[in-house]
Amino acid sequence: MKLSRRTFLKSSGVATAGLAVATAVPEKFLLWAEEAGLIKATYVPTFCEICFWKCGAIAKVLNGRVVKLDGNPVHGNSRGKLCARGNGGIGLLYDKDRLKSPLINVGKRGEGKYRKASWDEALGLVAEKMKGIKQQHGPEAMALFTHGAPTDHFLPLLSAYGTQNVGMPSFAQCRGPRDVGYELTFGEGPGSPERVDMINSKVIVLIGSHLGENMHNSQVQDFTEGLGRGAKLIVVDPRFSIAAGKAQQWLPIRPASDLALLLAWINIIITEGMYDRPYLDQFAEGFSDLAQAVSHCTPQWAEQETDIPAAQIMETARMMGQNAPAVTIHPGRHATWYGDDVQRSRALAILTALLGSWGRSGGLFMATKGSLTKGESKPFPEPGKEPLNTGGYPFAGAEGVTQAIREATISGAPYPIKGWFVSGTNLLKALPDQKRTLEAINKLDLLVVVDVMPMDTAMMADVILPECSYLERYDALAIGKGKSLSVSLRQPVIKPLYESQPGWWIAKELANRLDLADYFPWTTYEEKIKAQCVTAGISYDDLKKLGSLTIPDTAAPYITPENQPVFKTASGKIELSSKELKEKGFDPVPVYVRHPQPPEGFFRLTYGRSAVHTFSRTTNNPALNELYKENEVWINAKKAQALGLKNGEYVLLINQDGAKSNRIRVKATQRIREDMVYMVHGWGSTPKELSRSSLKGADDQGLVTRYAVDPIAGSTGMRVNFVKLQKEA
Ligand SMILES: Nc1nc2c(c(=O)[nH]1)N[C@H]1C(S)=C(S)[C@@H](COP(=O)(O)OP(=O)(O)OC[C@H]3O[C@@H](n4cnc5c(=O)[nH]c(N)nc54)[C@H](O)[C@@H]3O)O[C@H]1N2
Ligand SMILES: Nc1nc2c(c(=O)[nH]1)N[C@H]1C(S)=C(S)[C@@H](COP(=O)(O)OP(=O)(O)OC[C@H]3O[C@@H](n4cnc5c(=O)[nH]c(N)nc54)[C@H](O)[C@@H]3O)O[C@H]1N2
Ligand code: SF4
Ligand SMILES: [Mo]
Repeated sequence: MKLSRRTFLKSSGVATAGLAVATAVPEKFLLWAEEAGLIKATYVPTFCEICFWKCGAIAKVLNGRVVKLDGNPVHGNSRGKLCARGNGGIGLLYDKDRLKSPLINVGKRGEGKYRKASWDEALGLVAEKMKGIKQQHGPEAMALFTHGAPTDHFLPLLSAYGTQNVGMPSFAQCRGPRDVGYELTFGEGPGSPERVDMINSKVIVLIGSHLGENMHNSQVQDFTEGLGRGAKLIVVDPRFSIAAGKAQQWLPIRPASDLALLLAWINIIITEGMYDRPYLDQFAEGFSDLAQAVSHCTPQWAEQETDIPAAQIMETARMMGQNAPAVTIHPGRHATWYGDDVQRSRALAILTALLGSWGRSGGLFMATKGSLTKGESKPFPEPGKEPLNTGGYPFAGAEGVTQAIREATISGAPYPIKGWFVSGTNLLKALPDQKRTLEAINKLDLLVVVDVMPMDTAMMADVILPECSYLERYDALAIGKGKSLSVSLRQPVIKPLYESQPGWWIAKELANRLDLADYFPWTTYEEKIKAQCVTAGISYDDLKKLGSLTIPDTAAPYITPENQPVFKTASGKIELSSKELKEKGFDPVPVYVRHPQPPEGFFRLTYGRSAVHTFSRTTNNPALNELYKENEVWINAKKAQALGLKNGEYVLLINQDGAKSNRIRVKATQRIREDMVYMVHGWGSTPKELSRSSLKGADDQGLVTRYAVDPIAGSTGMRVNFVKLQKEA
């Protein structure tokens, strides 16, 4: 039978716009209809939120249904390509398990009994409880935990409400100690995206950074491009990572001993005169203190600590010295390893400085000139009580020491914390010592979670507020600081599905109910963004069309006579020996302290990323789950054999405190040292509402009952737990 255009449209309902049609007509059919010339696609630029790299994406929409995502070619973080996770954004959008309407808990906390509620009722309830907490205990008794785009909406809301108790796992569980280490050395952090000029490097050094599994898009593109152009690669990792597979030098270091290796490298660079003397004379201070402090750190000494042969330590130091300054010492990103993480990061920064690589082609390039303002807002009230988010740690950042707020919630000291507002973070997975997180949650008068999926922490909430996915909303403009300044727009590709709503709308509606409407003086978020563009002199129309604009004349990546670096340290110079640390009673030059090694029969528990997943947030994603359905525990093949364990067999992991994991498959491999095991983080979620990932794989966080707090930044080193493997009964 031949279908005319009209009968086709009539019979399929394709011509009618809207949600019912979008879900009713199968995607295969839409694609056929497009090919047959019966319908036409629209293309809408936006940026990705499957991780925090914020890659520009272009969505192809057929009849109200998103059928494909591509990388935006003009966007610096994607350059026309998305990673697998970014492509999987459609999976999130159409995941049938999504949160669809506001939910109010009608059971005990954690029991998972919810009833549907209207937005009016749910928001009214949250506002009423927040008002009650403010009246009884003061606004500081509410804390915000947040990560990613929702922060731009809920941080202003909670600030306007009057609390500055804020915790973001991106600080104390991620890059906090790294940023502090670089700030103490150079006066600023290495940036996000990290300003690594790998594309021009002659030598790239990765210490733990498992690029290729850590799939930050443009960074992996630069890495492979740099290698393609002939850069030599040194990888320090106790596991033969994907990156190690590309390396000239793989250093399978004894876990937790990296600082010994770094101090030995520093010592060799100094004693062999391979440091950049004119650069240091001009820009740095503290050289002689540094030289003296590391003088005992010989390659032979480091060999004892690290298991890396002295000759290899020597050879790799020379590779760096001879190719300086075009050497990228990668600053890493997830730096919360062993509790001395600021000092390890300091060592990375010092090595970078000695090689003259900061501000040099092939090293770390300098920040862009200029910035864009976030737009004016009515000033927020001053807190009546000292915020708890630094946890009392002298160099903790404003992003907050999450676990300090958790501990205050449990103890009620120095003052009570009665309510948590959680957006864009799955605290039960992100924070170490899950039992403490549960204990704190059980003390609360109010737990509100804004999420897109029924994840572990959401399913503990009194009220769950369903945010629509990033493909269905506006968010704050993304200010990109690559070599040039750029600005990108997130705009809805389709209308929100179900009853979900954008974060900006939720925040504004709550503000109205909390008598804080003055802080949200616009009607739509697009109106706010347009005003911001006018102030910044950017064409909103161009931005809407292209998705991303590069601001001209903002690149100043390398040091030249006209482009001199500014170091915002105490001395205004690169601090090889840190005055600020010394003043606060810490070692001005990093000192290596040996960490405990696993007891007999135990393995150190380490963790990392899968290239096709982001933490827990994608585990249930239909597209990505298809690619990797559960994590596995890597164990050295010899050890597996000795334990009588076979590849693919299920085991339980039990840690030093008796915490037991869900079942997890064995991956017996020669690609890992004998003293450790390794797993991908984020698995083993418990909510049954996650139809694909519920109880699939094991949760590393459940085994991280101990953590080592960095005394400088308050961040939590989480690779300090030891586990044994038990066959599943
Ligand atoms: N696909 C994907 N990519 C991601 C993410 C994601 O969820 N998915 N998350 C992003 C985020 S937020 C972050 S912070 C980054 C994290 O990514 P990275 O910053 O690269 O993380 P690390 O913890 O440094 O790297 C884990 C590696 O450290 C090794 N390792 C374990 N113990 C030691 C040790 O004692 N010494 C050394 N030298 N190595 C050790 C492990 O074997 C593993 O290869 O990834 C980012 N990219
Ligand atoms: N043991 C251990 N702990 C770790 C790590 C580890 O490797 N091992 N990694 C650490 C690191 S580096 C980091 S950065 C943190 C990450 O910590 P988190 O950012 O908390 O990571 P996720 O587990 O992905 O939780 C994200 C939550 O946000 C929700 N979400 C996703 N998109 C949206 C959205 O658009 N809107 C809203 N409202 N919600 C959304 C997801 O459904 C999920 O519930 O964890 C840290 N903790
Ligand atoms: S790196 Fe991948 S997941 Fe992250 S923003 Fe880019 S495309 Fe999305
Ligand atoms: Mo992170």
